[in-house]
Amino acid sequence: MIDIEGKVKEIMENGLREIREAKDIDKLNDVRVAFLGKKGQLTSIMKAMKDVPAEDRPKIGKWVNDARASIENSLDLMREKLDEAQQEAFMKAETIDVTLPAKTPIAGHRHPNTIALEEVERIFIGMGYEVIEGPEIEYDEYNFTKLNIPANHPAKDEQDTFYITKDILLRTQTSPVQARVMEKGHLPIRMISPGRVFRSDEVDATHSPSFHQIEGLVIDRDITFADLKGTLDVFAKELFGPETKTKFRPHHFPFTEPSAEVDVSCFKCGGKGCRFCKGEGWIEILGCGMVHPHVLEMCGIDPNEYQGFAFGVGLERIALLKYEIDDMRLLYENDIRFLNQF
Ligand code: 2U9
Repeated sequence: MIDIEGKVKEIMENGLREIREAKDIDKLNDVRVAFLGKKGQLTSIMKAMKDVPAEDRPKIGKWVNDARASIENSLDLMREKLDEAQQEAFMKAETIDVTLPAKTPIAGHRHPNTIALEEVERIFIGMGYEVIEGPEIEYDEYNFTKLNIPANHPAKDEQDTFYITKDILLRTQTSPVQARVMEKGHLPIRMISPGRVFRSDEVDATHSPSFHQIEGLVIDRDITFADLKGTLDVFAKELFGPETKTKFRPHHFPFTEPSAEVDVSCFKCGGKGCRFCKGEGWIEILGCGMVHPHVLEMCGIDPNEYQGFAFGVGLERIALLKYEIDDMRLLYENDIRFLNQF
């Protein structure tokens, strides 16, 4: 007759030895399957019970159950031990050596466009202006019609842009922001509106399909061209230095009447003429004019009671001039060697 008690004991001892020798959780699971699984060694003994006389079965059942309990207990203890060891290994691997030298963080700084924008904002805030921003996606009506640029006006062609639908487009100027503020009717108005604008221009050293404008608007009683001249003269002196002179040349814009383009005396040569101003002594910086009565009316303001002036300046143009950058594309390439110079 087979020595079942001896066999069970042998299986148990083998199981306990294999558990002691298990190096990791995977191996431990293999041991569990090999001894306690469906086809495991202990389970096979239970299956063989049918061939054992009935009176012997409780005794054999007890040996097998004791062996099973002993293996299970040992598996649990070993699992705990291996878990702890694994946790400890993780902790060791993640230990921070505080004596190592720290990584030097790379400090970012403002983009030249931002530096120029904040300078312009500082000047106008100092003169009592508000800074108001608006949507980059606009209605054709606000971008053109309310600014006295009706359908089929040639200026619409010049500022040809990216249409989203027949009536909705990427704004070509920030003037729609001012039109919206005028419509609200809280007068007087003293505001600048900086922001991104879009035109379907080819990229070159002075053009980009997306650039930034800063437009200004003042609406009040008794505003004259003298207020416009005085304001922009202060602006130019603040931006380019106290010796700067301004020159207003007649021009035409659909939204202002009369209109002018403004030159500043070259801040490099003081107006004598140099390479920077191409021998002219003057550098063009912005456009301006008295708000056209049609624009006032279309935005709900009575031109007999209120007048105003407006101006527009390209932010990139200011940045290129002020920091003597000769190619606008440098402002968009984000080359750290270029940006680090500011
Ligand atoms: C309202 C009425 C009038 C804004 C103005 C200019 C003249 C101008 C250009 C400068 C360089 C555009 O970025 S640029 O190409 N702008 O010359 N802009 S007057 O006139 C307004 C604005 C809003 C309600």
